[in-house]
Amino acid sequence: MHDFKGRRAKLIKLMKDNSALLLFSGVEIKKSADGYFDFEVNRNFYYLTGLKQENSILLITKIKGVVKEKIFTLAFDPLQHVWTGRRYTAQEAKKIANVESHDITAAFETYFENIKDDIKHLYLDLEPGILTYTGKETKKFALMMTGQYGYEITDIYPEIIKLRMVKDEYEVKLIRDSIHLTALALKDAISKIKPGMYEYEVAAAFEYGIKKHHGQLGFSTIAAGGKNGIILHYPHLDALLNDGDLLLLDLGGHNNMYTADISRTVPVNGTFTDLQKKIYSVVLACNKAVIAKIKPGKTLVDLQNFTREFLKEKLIALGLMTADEEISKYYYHGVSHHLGLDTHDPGERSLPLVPGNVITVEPGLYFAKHGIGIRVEDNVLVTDTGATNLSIEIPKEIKDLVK
Ligand SMILES: [Mn+2]
Repeated sequence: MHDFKGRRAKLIKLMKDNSALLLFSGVEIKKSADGYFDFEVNRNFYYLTGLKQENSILLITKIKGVVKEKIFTLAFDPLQHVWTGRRYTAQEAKKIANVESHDITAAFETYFENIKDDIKHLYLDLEPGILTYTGKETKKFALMMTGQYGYEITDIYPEIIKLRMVKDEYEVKLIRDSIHLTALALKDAISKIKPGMYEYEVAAAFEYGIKKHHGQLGFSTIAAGGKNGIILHYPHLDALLNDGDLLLLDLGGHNNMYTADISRTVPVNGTFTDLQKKIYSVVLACNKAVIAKIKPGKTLVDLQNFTREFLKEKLIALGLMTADEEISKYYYHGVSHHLGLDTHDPGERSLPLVPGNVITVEPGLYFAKHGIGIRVEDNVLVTDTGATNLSIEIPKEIKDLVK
């Protein structure tokens, strides 16, 4: 189980006396006409409450040494109910978040009005783009609070991120589950690949595999055939898969909020050409070498430098490039990022890794002139002594990718 209360306790320890901490789940964002995008909860709010509903608020107060935790969620509305379905009851919200006290969002302002004079410091998540229960940018809300009440504002975002960077056992289990779900769906999708298919058909096969298990996509699926593989966040997926091309897949799903993020590159007709095989072998060897390097104390910057050196050396040895600085032409992204509630989970790249960090390892090589884009991405848990590859079940050896 998630320990939402335990996570909040770590923040409460940091709070000064006579202070309040306010976090918001966010609001629904309009798409067009009367349509809204699917609601995406602020992941920091979710991390501390487990609640996934719009217009919710977490208020923690520490006044004269007394700590109170209170959740506000939208009230039951019979008209809304028959249009868009159920919301949390007060009991449910309290149980999920493990708090004693609940009220409806509409009662927040009156409640706050009664305690406002006891508060000197206010803690807010000031990450750009985070919206309050009224849809106002939190940064503007902070200015308003300072102007109105003279509060001293502290950005609590960095402290929440420090917690999120270190996954507990349950979070690691959820990531493992998501990787397994992604593995099943990916296996199905790969088995269908053949010349004459469209990129979107392969993506659809993967997405069906995720959704039939009541899952969701962690991010927009990338299925990039041939030369499209050199475009890192290729969004179109409308090209035909040609005989002799590679298909680069970068995808991930979940049914528990913690996403997988996997890349595999496979030959469309089931056979690698010699050049494709050469380059693929370099990327695969690099992926394994980086995983072998990972241990507490290393930073993501270290891993990136190692990757550049590794790829540079191998490409020069193969005669695929001559001068050192050319590597930026063939490898132009980071090798790792943190992974968790967000695909690109927040984390400081220069911080030493510690046990419990979950990161991606995703070297790639991109040769526009040969129409070759290759990336091999695994998801790795940092342990006391090294790293565990959580996505080991997803084939990446050449012999497992040819038909
Ligand atoms: Mn990634």
